[in-house]
Amino acid sequence: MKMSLRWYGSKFDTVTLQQIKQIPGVEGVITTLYDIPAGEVWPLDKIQALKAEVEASGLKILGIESVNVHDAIKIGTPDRDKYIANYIETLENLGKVGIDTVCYNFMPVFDWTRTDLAKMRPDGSTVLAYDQKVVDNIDPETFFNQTNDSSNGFAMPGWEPERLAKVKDLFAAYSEVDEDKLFDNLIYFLKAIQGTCEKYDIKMAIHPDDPAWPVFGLPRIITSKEKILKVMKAVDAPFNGLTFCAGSFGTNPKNDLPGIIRALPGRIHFAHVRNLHHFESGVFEEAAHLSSDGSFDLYEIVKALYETGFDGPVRPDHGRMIWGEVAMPGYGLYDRALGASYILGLNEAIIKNATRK
Ligand SMILES: [Mn+2]
Repeated sequence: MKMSLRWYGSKFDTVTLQQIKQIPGVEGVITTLYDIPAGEVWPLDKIQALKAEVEASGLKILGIESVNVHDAIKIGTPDRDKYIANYIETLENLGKVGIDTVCYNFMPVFDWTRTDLAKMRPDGSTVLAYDQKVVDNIDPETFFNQTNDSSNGFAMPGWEPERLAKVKDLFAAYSEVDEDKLFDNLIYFLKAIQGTCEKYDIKMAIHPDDPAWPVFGLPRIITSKEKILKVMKAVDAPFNGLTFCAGSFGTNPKNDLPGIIRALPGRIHFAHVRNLHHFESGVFEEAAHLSSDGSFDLYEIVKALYETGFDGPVRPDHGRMIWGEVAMPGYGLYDRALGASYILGLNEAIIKNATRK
Protein backbone atom coordinates (compact mmCIF):
# COMPACT_ATOMS: atom_id res chain seq x y z
CA MET A 1 0.00 0.00 0.00
CA LYS A 2 1.00 3.58 -0.55
CA MET A 3 -0.04 5.77 2.37
CA SER A 4 -1.62 9.10 1.54
CA LEU A 5 -3.66 11.90 3.02
CA ARG A 6 -6.50 13.72 1.31
CA TRP A 7 -5.53 17.33 0.62
CA TYR A 8 -7.94 19.94 -0.73
CA GLY A 9 -5.35 22.38 -2.07
CA SER A 10 -3.56 25.29 -0.43
CA LYS A 11 -6.55 27.63 -0.91
CA PHE A 12 -8.98 25.35 0.94
CA ASP A 13 -7.14 23.09 3.37
CA THR A 14 -5.99 23.96 6.89
CA VAL A 15 -3.32 21.27 6.60
CA THR A 16 -0.17 22.07 4.62
CA LEU A 17 1.83 19.82 2.33
CA GLN A 18 4.83 20.37 4.62
CA GLN A 19 2.86 18.98 7.57
CA ILE A 20 1.75 15.98 5.53
CA LYS A 21 5.34 15.38 4.45
CA GLN A 22 6.33 15.11 8.14
CA ILE A 23 4.02 12.14 8.79
CA PRO A 24 6.28 9.08 8.59
CA GLY A 25 5.47 6.78 5.69
CA VAL A 26 3.09 9.10 3.87
CA GLU A 27 4.16 9.11 0.23
CA GLY A 28 1.65 11.42 -1.32
CA VAL A 29 -1.70 13.12 -1.37
CA ILE A 30 -5.10 12.44 -2.83
CA THR A 31 -6.20 15.78 -4.13
CA THR A 32 -8.57 17.62 -6.43
CA LEU A 33 -9.26 20.92 -8.14
CA TYR A 34 -11.80 21.80 -5.50
CA ASP A 35 -13.19 24.93 -7.11
CA ILE A 36 -14.12 23.42 -10.47
CA PRO A 37 -17.83 22.52 -10.49
CA ALA A 38 -18.95 19.04 -11.52
CA GLY A 39 -19.40 18.89 -15.28
CA GLU A 40 -16.64 21.32 -16.24
CA VAL A 41 -13.36 20.36 -17.89
CA TRP A 42 -10.26 20.46 -15.67
CA PRO A 43 -7.76 22.62 -17.59
CA LEU A 44 -4.40 21.01 -18.26
CA ASP A 45 -2.44 23.99 -16.95
CA LYS A 46 -4.27 23.89 -13.60
CA ILE A 47 -3.55 20.17 -13.23
CA GLN A 48 0.10 20.78 -14.08
CA ALA A 49 0.32 23.59 -11.50
CA LEU A 50 -1.24 21.36 -8.84
CA LYS A 51 1.20 18.57 -9.63
CA ALA A 52 4.19 20.96 -9.51
CA GLU A 53 3.07 22.33 -6.14
CA VAL A 54 2.66 18.85 -4.62
CA GLU A 55 5.95 17.58 -6.01
CA ALA A 56 7.84 20.67 -4.80
CA SER A 57 7.00 19.51 -1.27
CA GLY A 58 8.52 16.08 -1.86
CA LEU A 59 5.14 14.34 -2.14
CA LYS A 60 3.37 12.77 -5.11
CA ILE A 61 -0.21 12.94 -6.35
CA LEU A 62 -1.33 9.36 -5.74
CA GLY A 63 -4.83 9.93 -7.03
CA ILE A 64 -7.72 12.32 -7.52
CA GLU A 65 -10.71 12.41 -5.20
CA SER A 66 -12.91 13.22 -6.80
CA VAL A 67 -13.65 14.07 -10.37
CA ASN A 68 -17.34 14.50 -9.65
CA VAL A 69 -19.93 13.16 -12.04
CA HIS A 70 -22.56 15.69 -13.16
CA ASP A 71 -26.15 14.94 -12.18
CA ALA A 72 -27.14 14.86 -15.88
CA ILE A 73 -25.04 11.69 -16.23
CA LYS A 74 -26.55 10.10 -13.13
CA ILE A 75 -30.10 11.04 -14.12
CA GLY A 76 -29.51 10.19 -17.78
CA THR A 77 -30.86 13.42 -19.26
CA PRO A 78 -30.51 14.10 -23.01
CA ASP A 79 -27.51 16.38 -22.45
CA ARG A 80 -25.51 13.74 -20.58
CA ASP A 81 -23.22 13.09 -23.57
CA LYS A 82 -21.98 16.68 -23.40
CA TYR A 83 -21.00 16.17 -19.75
CA ILE A 84 -19.44 12.80 -20.51
CA ALA A 85 -17.35 14.46 -23.24
CA ASN A 86 -16.17 16.99 -20.65
CA TYR A 87 -15.36 14.18 -18.22
CA ILE A 88 -13.33 12.42 -20.92
CA GLU A 89 -11.39 15.62 -21.60
CA THR A 90 -10.60 15.89 -17.89
CA LEU A 91 -9.41 12.27 -17.86
CA GLU A 92 -7.20 12.96 -20.89
CA ASN A 93 -5.67 15.98 -19.15
CA LEU A 94 -5.04 13.92 -16.00
CA GLY A 95 -3.59 11.10 -18.10
CA LYS A 96 -1.24 13.47 -19.88
CA VAL A 97 0.44 14.38 -16.58
CA GLY A 98 0.57 10.78 -15.41
CA ILE A 99 -2.23 10.79 -12.84
CA ASP A 100 -3.63 7.28 -12.95
CA THR A 101 -6.21 6.86 -10.17
CA VAL A 102 -9.56 8.65 -10.10
CA CYS A 103 -12.14 8.25 -7.34
CA TYR A 104 -15.75 9.19 -8.05
CA ASN A 105 -19.18 8.36 -6.73
CA PHE A 106 -22.59 7.79 -8.24
CA MET A 107 -24.78 8.99 -5.37
CA PRO A 108 -27.80 11.13 -6.27
CA VAL A 109 -27.98 14.68 -4.84
CA PHE A 110 -26.16 14.07 -1.57
CA ASP A 111 -22.74 12.59 -1.24
CA TRP A 112 -21.98 11.19 2.20
CA THR A 113 -24.57 11.97 4.86
CA ARG A 114 -23.98 12.54 8.59
CA THR A 115 -26.41 13.97 11.11
CA ASP A 116 -23.80 15.42 13.47
CA LEU A 117 -20.45 16.79 12.33
CA ALA A 118 -19.06 17.35 15.83
CA LYS A 119 -20.47 14.81 18.25
CA MET A 120 -18.65 15.05 21.55
CA ARG A 121 -17.16 11.81 22.84
CA PRO A 122 -16.39 11.20 26.55
CA ASP A 123 -12.71 12.11 26.02
CA GLY A 124 -13.63 15.54 24.60
CA SER A 125 -12.80 14.69 21.00
CA THR A 126 -15.49 15.30 18.39
CA VAL A 127 -16.49 13.08 15.51
CA LEU A 128 -18.96 12.79 12.66
CA ALA A 129 -21.98 10.73 13.58
CA TYR A 130 -25.19 9.41 12.07
CA ASP A 131 -28.63 8.72 13.47
CA GLN A 132 -31.27 7.45 11.06
CA LYS A 133 -34.04 8.87 13.28
CA VAL A 134 -32.79 12.40 12.53
CA VAL A 135 -32.90 11.78 8.78
CA ASP A 136 -36.37 10.28 9.07
CA ASN A 137 -37.67 13.45 10.69
CA ILE A 138 -36.23 16.22 8.56
CA ASP A 139 -36.72 17.43 4.99
CA PRO A 140 -33.71 17.42 2.66
CA GLU A 141 -33.40 21.19 2.33
CA THR A 142 -33.37 21.79 6.07
CA PHE A 143 -30.90 18.97 6.38
CA PHE A 144 -28.64 20.52 3.75
CA ASN A 145 -28.70 23.87 5.59
CA GLN A 146 -27.94 22.31 8.95
CA THR A 147 -25.01 20.36 7.53
CA ASN A 148 -23.49 23.49 6.03
CA ASP A 149 -24.11 25.55 9.16
CA SER A 150 -22.17 23.10 11.30
CA SER A 151 -19.11 22.73 9.08
CA ASN A 152 -16.90 25.30 10.91
CA GLY A 153 -17.30 27.57 7.89
CA PHE A 154 -15.54 25.14 5.56
CA ALA A 155 -17.04 24.22 2.22
CA MET A 156 -17.36 20.46 2.34
CA PRO A 157 -16.98 18.02 -0.53
CA GLY A 158 -20.39 17.12 -1.92
CA TRP A 159 -22.08 19.88 0.08
CA GLU A 160 -21.10 22.83 -2.06
CA PRO A 161 -23.41 25.80 -1.33
CA GLU A 162 -24.33 26.22 -5.00
CA ARG A 163 -26.00 22.82 -4.83
CA LEU A 164 -28.38 23.99 -2.12
CA ALA A 165 -30.33 26.24 -4.48
CA LYS A 166 -30.85 23.22 -6.69
CA VAL A 167 -31.87 20.65 -4.09
CA LYS A 168 -35.59 20.91 -4.86
CA ASP A 169 -35.00 20.71 -8.63
CA LEU A 170 -32.64 17.80 -8.19
CA PHE A 171 -35.15 15.83 -6.17
CA ALA A 172 -37.71 16.42 -8.92
CA ALA A 173 -35.20 15.35 -11.59
CA TYR A 174 -34.39 12.14 -9.72
CA SER A 175 -38.06 11.26 -9.16
CA GLU A 176 -38.04 8.98 -12.22
CA VAL A 177 -34.67 7.41 -11.43
CA ASP A 178 -34.91 4.12 -9.59
CA GLU A 179 -32.09 1.74 -8.72
CA ASP A 180 -32.16 0.00 -12.12
CA LYS A 181 -32.08 3.25 -14.05
CA LEU A 182 -29.25 4.61 -11.94
CA PHE A 183 -27.30 1.38 -12.50
CA ASP A 184 -27.88 1.56 -16.27
CA ASN A 185 -26.71 5.18 -16.30
CA LEU A 186 -23.53 4.20 -14.45
CA ILE A 187 -22.80 1.45 -16.98
CA TYR A 188 -23.48 3.85 -19.88
CA PHE A 189 -20.95 6.26 -18.33
CA LEU A 190 -18.32 3.56 -17.74
CA LYS A 191 -18.58 2.23 -21.29
CA ALA A 192 -18.26 5.76 -22.66
CA ILE A 193 -15.04 6.50 -20.75
CA GLN A 194 -13.48 3.01 -21.10
CA GLY A 195 -11.40 3.80 -24.23
CA THR A 196 -9.88 6.90 -22.68
CA CYS A 197 -9.12 5.15 -19.38
CA GLU A 198 -7.42 2.29 -21.21
CA LYS A 199 -5.43 4.62 -23.47
CA TYR A 200 -4.01 6.53 -20.50
CA ASP A 201 -4.02 3.58 -18.07
CA ILE A 202 -6.36 5.39 -15.69
CA LYS A 203 -8.01 3.33 -12.97
CA MET A 204 -11.52 4.45 -12.06
CA ALA A 205 -12.41 3.75 -8.44
CA ILE A 206 -16.07 4.15 -7.57
CA HIS A 207 -16.76 5.12 -3.98
CA PRO A 208 -19.50 3.21 -2.15
CA ASP A 209 -22.64 4.97 -1.03
CA ASP A 210 -22.55 6.41 2.45
CA PRO A 211 -24.56 5.35 4.36
CA ALA A 212 -25.10 2.07 2.53
CA TRP A 213 -28.87 2.39 2.18
CA PRO A 214 -31.26 4.84 0.52
CA VAL A 215 -31.62 8.21 2.24
CA PHE A 216 -34.42 10.69 1.58
CA GLY A 217 -35.94 8.14 -0.80
CA LEU A 218 -33.04 8.41 -3.27
CA PRO A 219 -31.72 5.20 -4.85
CA ARG A 220 -28.35 3.72 -3.84
CA ILE A 221 -26.48 1.17 -5.93
CA ILE A 222 -23.04 0.65 -4.31
CA THR A 223 -23.97 -0.68 -0.91
CA SER A 224 -22.81 -4.32 -0.64
CA LYS A 225 -20.51 -6.99 -2.06
CA GLU A 226 -23.24 -8.26 -4.40
CA LYS A 227 -23.97 -4.81 -5.75
CA ILE A 228 -20.35 -3.84 -6.42
CA LEU A 229 -19.72 -7.22 -8.07
CA LYS A 230 -22.65 -6.51 -10.39
CA VAL A 231 -20.96 -3.27 -11.50
CA MET A 232 -17.61 -5.03 -11.94
CA LYS A 233 -19.18 -7.73 -14.12
CA ALA A 234 -21.22 -5.30 -16.23
CA VAL A 235 -18.00 -3.64 -17.42
CA ASP A 236 -15.49 -6.41 -16.82
CA ALA A 237 -12.21 -4.60 -17.38
CA PRO A 238 -9.44 -3.70 -14.92
CA PHE A 239 -9.95 0.07 -15.30
CA ASN A 240 -13.39 -0.36 -13.70
CA GLY A 241 -12.65 -0.72 -10.01
CA LEU A 242 -13.59 0.22 -6.48
CA THR A 243 -12.55 2.61 -3.77
CA PHE A 244 -12.85 0.23 -0.84
CA CYS A 245 -14.21 2.45 1.95
CA ALA A 246 -14.44 0.71 5.30
CA GLY A 247 -16.44 3.54 6.83
CA SER A 248 -19.05 3.51 4.05
CA PHE A 249 -19.63 -0.22 3.50
CA GLY A 250 -19.28 -0.56 7.26
CA THR A 251 -22.28 1.66 7.97
CA ASN A 252 -24.22 -1.56 7.44
CA PRO A 253 -22.98 -4.06 10.06
CA LYS A 254 -24.08 -6.91 7.78
CA ASN A 255 -21.31 -6.06 5.30
CA ASP A 256 -18.30 -8.32 5.83
CA LEU A 257 -15.48 -5.84 5.15
CA PRO A 258 -12.54 -8.26 4.65
CA GLY A 259 -14.95 -10.41 2.60
CA ILE A 260 -15.66 -7.53 0.21
CA ILE A 261 -11.90 -6.99 -0.25
CA ARG A 262 -11.27 -10.69 -0.90
CA ALA A 263 -14.09 -10.82 -3.47
CA LEU A 264 -12.41 -8.15 -5.61
CA PRO A 265 -8.76 -9.04 -6.25
CA GLY A 266 -7.23 -6.63 -8.76
CA ARG A 267 -10.32 -4.44 -8.81
CA ILE A 268 -9.67 -2.36 -5.69
CA HIS A 269 -7.70 0.68 -6.84
CA PHE A 270 -7.87 2.83 -3.72
CA ALA A 271 -8.74 2.25 -0.07
CA HIS A 272 -10.21 4.35 2.73
CA VAL A 273 -9.33 2.61 5.98
CA ARG A 274 -11.06 3.74 9.13
CA ASN A 275 -13.33 2.62 11.94
CA LEU A 276 -16.89 3.24 13.09
CA HIS A 277 -18.51 2.54 16.41
CA HIS A 278 -22.03 1.11 16.07
CA PHE A 279 -24.58 1.70 18.82
CA GLU A 280 -27.75 0.27 17.33
CA SER A 281 -29.11 -0.25 13.83
CA GLY A 282 -28.71 3.00 11.88
CA VAL A 283 -26.89 4.78 14.72
CA PHE A 284 -23.11 5.07 14.63
CA GLU A 285 -20.21 7.45 15.10
CA GLU A 286 -16.75 7.63 13.55
CA ALA A 287 -14.23 6.21 16.00
CA ALA A 288 -10.46 6.39 16.26
CA HIS A 289 -8.75 4.01 13.83
CA LEU A 290 -7.78 1.41 16.43
CA SER A 291 -9.79 -1.81 16.31
CA SER A 292 -10.32 -1.48 20.06
CA ASP A 293 -12.10 1.86 19.68
CA GLY A 294 -14.72 0.82 17.14
CA SER A 295 -16.70 -2.01 15.62
CA PHE A 296 -14.30 -3.09 12.84
CA ASP A 297 -11.24 -5.32 12.94
CA LEU A 298 -8.66 -3.10 11.23
CA TYR A 299 -6.06 -5.87 11.34
CA GLU A 300 -8.29 -8.13 9.23
CA ILE A 301 -9.01 -5.29 6.79
CA VAL A 302 -5.32 -4.45 6.26
CA LYS A 303 -4.49 -8.17 6.06
CA ALA A 304 -7.12 -8.73 3.36
CA LEU A 305 -5.71 -5.83 1.35
CA TYR A 306 -2.20 -7.27 1.63
CA GLU A 307 -3.19 -10.85 0.84
CA THR A 308 -5.15 -9.85 -2.27
CA GLY A 309 -2.08 -8.05 -3.65
CA PHE A 310 -3.46 -4.54 -3.26
CA ASP A 311 -0.70 -2.00 -3.99
CA GLY A 312 -2.66 1.21 -4.53
CA PRO A 313 -3.06 4.31 -2.40
CA VAL A 314 -4.63 4.11 1.05
CA ARG A 315 -5.80 7.00 3.11
CA PRO A 316 -6.84 7.04 6.76
CA ASP A 317 -9.97 8.77 5.54
CA HIS A 318 -11.58 10.78 8.32
CA GLY A 319 -10.17 11.46 11.74
CA ARG A 320 -11.58 12.69 15.02
CA MET A 321 -11.06 16.35 15.90
CA ILE A 322 -8.54 16.31 18.77
CA TRP A 323 -6.07 18.55 20.59
CA GLY A 324 -8.13 21.68 19.89
CA GLU A 325 -7.66 21.58 16.15
CA VAL A 326 -10.09 23.56 13.98
CA ALA A 327 -10.50 22.11 10.50
CA MET A 328 -13.04 20.79 8.06
CA PRO A 329 -15.02 18.11 9.94
CA GLY A 330 -13.18 14.79 9.55
CA TYR A 331 -10.16 16.38 7.94
CA GLY A 332 -7.89 17.60 10.68
CA LEU A 333 -4.20 16.75 10.67
CA TYR A 334 -3.66 15.12 14.04
CA ASP A 335 -5.99 12.16 14.15
CA ARG A 336 -5.47 11.32 10.50
CA ALA A 337 -1.72 11.25 11.18
CA LEU A 338 -2.32 8.88 14.10
CA GLY A 339 -4.50 6.74 11.84
CA ALA A 340 -1.88 6.63 9.08
CA SER A 341 0.79 5.51 11.57
CA TYR A 342 -1.47 2.82 13.01
CA ILE A 343 -2.38 1.43 9.57
CA LEU A 344 1.29 1.45 8.52
CA GLY A 345 2.17 -0.38 11.75
CA LEU A 346 -0.41 -3.07 11.09
CA ASN A 347 0.84 -3.37 7.53
CA GLU A 348 4.50 -3.74 8.57
CA ALA A 349 3.61 -6.48 11.04
CA ILE A 350 1.45 -8.31 8.50
CA ILE A 351 4.17 -8.21 5.83
CA LYS A 352 6.90 -9.35 8.22
CA ASN A 353 4.73 -12.14 9.55
CA ALA A 354 3.89 -13.32 6.05
CA THR A 355 7.43 -13.21 4.67
CA ARG A 356 9.46 -14.33 7.69
CA LYS A 357 11.34 -17.56 7.04
MN1 LIG B 1 -14.63 6.94 1.94
